[in-house]
Amino acid sequence: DPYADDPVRHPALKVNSQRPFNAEPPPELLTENYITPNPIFFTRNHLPVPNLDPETYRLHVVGPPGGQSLCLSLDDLYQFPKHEITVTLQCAGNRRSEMTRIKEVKGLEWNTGAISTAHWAGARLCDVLAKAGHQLCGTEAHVCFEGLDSDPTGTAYGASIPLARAMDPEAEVLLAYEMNGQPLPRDHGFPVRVVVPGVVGARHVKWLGKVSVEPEESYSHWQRRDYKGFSPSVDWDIVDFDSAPSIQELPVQSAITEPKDGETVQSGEVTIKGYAWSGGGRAVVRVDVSLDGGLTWQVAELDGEEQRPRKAWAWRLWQLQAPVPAGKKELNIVCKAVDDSYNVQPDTVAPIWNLRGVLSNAWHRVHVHVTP
Ligand code: MTE
Ligand code: MO
Repeated sequence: DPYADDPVRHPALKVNSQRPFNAEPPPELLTENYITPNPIFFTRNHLPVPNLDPETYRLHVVGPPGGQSLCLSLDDLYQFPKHEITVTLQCAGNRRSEMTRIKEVKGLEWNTGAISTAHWAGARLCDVLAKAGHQLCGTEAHVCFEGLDSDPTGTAYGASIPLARAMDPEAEVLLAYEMNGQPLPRDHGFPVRVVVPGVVGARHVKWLGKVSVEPEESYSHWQRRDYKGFSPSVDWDIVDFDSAPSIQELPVQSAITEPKDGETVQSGEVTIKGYAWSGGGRAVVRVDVSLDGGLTWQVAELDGEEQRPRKAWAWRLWQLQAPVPAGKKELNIVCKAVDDSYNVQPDTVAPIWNLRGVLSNAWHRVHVHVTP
């Protein structure tokens, strides 16, 4: 059993698949803290978790022609300036279960918890690439990452990001070795993972083994044959993965974490809580909440850390305390967020349904009963 050596996990996690391990925190725990505690940070593994020895761990950075390839130990990585940022990581499949209700999709049944926030520390990728002699070139190029996790044929997890993002100090792409002040937990990439602020989780390669700069995107299955969006009209018989760009920056997202769908709330006043986030460093500027399915709206209070313009890498938590309209037996609670480009979420999921169930960011809805 290649999974026999996987780490022990927190019992509160809701497991979507045991081997490989995929699990999300329950919604009410997810927004209990602005920074998600490591043991309940959502986990998305495609393969068994490698057990790496920090003493013998090496990161291979392929240099350009005429440059210098690097073979870095953990101590070598610690020599680069230590950079720290709070970043929200979201899987492209977050909220996929809502797409499944429209029509079957291929993928794990994530609810609203395939998203979490941590304070990461590590070396900046641009510093490491510069040390190897890489520069921004005029032509298109991509930084390809390879994990040290692999399938029975020896194929490793891989992904890539454009070189321009990797080389931009303002994009703050990290080779992270700390998560919330601790060495990375094994499930989250020990000893080193990539953190690409504002970009889909799939590019944050864990158990990082190799970095290279290539003229083309990574040839990995997860770069080329997965993590792409399509029209609702496209099915598995006609899908052409080469026709769509790989997902990088994610669209604006929000969800209600309290109360839960189907719950019974007290009459009088109701407290509604949730999260909101957008990709590409776009800040959430507003969250609107409705108690009547979207007929009327109230503006929620944004909590959590104020985000920098163009570098809003982390989510905002939000809440609204609202009187329950007298005589109501049930509430259809809805939330939607707006980012600083005035991007909004689509109101329903059917028009954004896609065969892989990615990019599910329609208005989030929960239906609750009110005690008389
Ligand atoms: N890196 C490796 N090496 N192997 C993986 O399976 N999964 C990716 C990414 N990096 C993955 C990986 C996906 S799809 C996501 S959403 C994030 O890791 C999840 O990171 P987390 O498990 O720390 O939450
Ligand atoms: Mo993912």
